[in-house]
Amino acid sequence: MTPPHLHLDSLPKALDSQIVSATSISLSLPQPTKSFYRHGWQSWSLTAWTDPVRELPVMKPTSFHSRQTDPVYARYPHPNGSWLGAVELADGSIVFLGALGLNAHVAIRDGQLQGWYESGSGDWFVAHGDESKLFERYADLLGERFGRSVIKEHPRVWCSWYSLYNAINERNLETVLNGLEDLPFDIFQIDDGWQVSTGDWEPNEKFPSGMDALAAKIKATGRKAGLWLAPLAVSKNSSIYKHHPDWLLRDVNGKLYVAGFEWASESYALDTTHPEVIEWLKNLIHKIHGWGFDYLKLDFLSAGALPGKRYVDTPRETVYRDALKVIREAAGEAYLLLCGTPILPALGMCDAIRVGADVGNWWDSHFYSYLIYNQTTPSVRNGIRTSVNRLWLKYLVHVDPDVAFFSETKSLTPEQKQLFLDLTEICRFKATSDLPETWTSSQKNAIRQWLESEPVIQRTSRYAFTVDGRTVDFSPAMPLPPIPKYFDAVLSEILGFLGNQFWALKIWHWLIRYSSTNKDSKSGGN
Ligand code: 9PG
Repeated sequence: MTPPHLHLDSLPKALDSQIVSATSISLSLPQPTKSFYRHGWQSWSLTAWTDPVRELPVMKPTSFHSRQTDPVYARYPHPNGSWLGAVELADGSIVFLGALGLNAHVAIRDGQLQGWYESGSGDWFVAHGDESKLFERYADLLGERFGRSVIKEHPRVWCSWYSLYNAINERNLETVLNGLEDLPFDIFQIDDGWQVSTGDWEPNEKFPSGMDALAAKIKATGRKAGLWLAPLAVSKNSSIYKHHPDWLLRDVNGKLYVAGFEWASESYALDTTHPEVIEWLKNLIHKIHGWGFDYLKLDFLSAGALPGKRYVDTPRETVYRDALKVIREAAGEAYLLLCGTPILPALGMCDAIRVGADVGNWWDSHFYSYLIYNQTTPSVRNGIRTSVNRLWLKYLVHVDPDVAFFSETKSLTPEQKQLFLDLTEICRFKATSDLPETWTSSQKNAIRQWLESEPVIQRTSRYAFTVDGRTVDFSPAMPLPPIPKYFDAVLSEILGFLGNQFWALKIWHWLIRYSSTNKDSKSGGN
């Protein structure tokens, strides 16, 4: 019988490891400890080596927790992470504790590394030794249990999000498509902005010819057509919200669970234990695939694994993995990139996972990263930090670090741009959103070279690599901002409070929209 709790008083010997089964487990740690590897729940959630004693400030605004991290542990007062954790000891060796099943969490507390399954019990990989070897071994074990999916070619993608954002339409996408000329992009991926609403996955008025027509145009250029959708999220203005409230996840009190915000209006999550929802999901993926899209970027997926009350009472990550199984089957041979996804349940169910926060055309944001202390917010630095700390996943699945920027910009130095380019070489997942009209001919050449290159990569330490013999060091992206103090701490509280107010979010969204429309009209865009 599996013991409910297992305590290990002494560490496994160096380079030794064991697999044990328990509902919860604790391991006494030799002191002092240097750092703690916290693994974020979903694509965007912070993954980094951090202080092993003091937990980071609670991310602000709290209203976004369900969108950005595991809301169950967002206020946990000790350093913690999803499924796995590791502690670096004074001699540089690490102690590793990793769940080999779903619905598990790890924390460091009272001088112990602790792990627990939220429901039932499961296996744990417990080990002590060399960092890179143990992460590799853990990945191997996950591969045996969840499956590996690194069979297909790595895609080279043009994605509409990070230049056009929501301002996409038939015309400007066709302009980009033509502008790509013979550059070796395999995928032309249309991002958010084409749909009637989150939940109503039909083309809106900006796509009068229909998505199938656009897919055909893309394919005529020899590329695969890619489409973004958030199949497990539902916005308030969708017909699902209106006609099928019984399809939505509820909290323990039976109230609708707010899973996020769309332009400052609540969005909800589908309950995929409901048989009608599964039918709808299957039909949706068939429909999109039938339009001619062979590359699907599925987003905001953590909505499928949030805590709450479902039609059938099943552990939340198990429910989510079952939904992915349905999607995987319905999508046939299409390439599946999962985004905003809880990591472990996605293994073996997709071709690629976004492994870091969104990038933006800037290195870091004082406002987002420091003042509201939220490292899931968009910036190149937040993207690099989490992606580099998740590179051990690359033997199991393609890892997408998000898009690279080429166009001239004042907000990224050439070194910062290069660092991100090097990351895409290491991941071998190359994407950009840059508009071809902004490229000079030398930039175009650089892009061609980048798309065609396959440099030899070697990892020399936690953050250092060689790329065709050239040293690349990601250390500058790693430090976390200091914790706001004094006046900044007060300001941080005020901003956190405002971030939870609907009216303030509305003004914020309006300001962002206004400033980007202004930028567009100045640059002659749409
Ligand atoms: C489209 C975008 C792009 C992008 C995705 C995702 O509220 N949030 O916390 C939040 C996080 C990420 C995000 C959007 C909102 O970006 O990562 O590539 O597809 O959606 O809306």
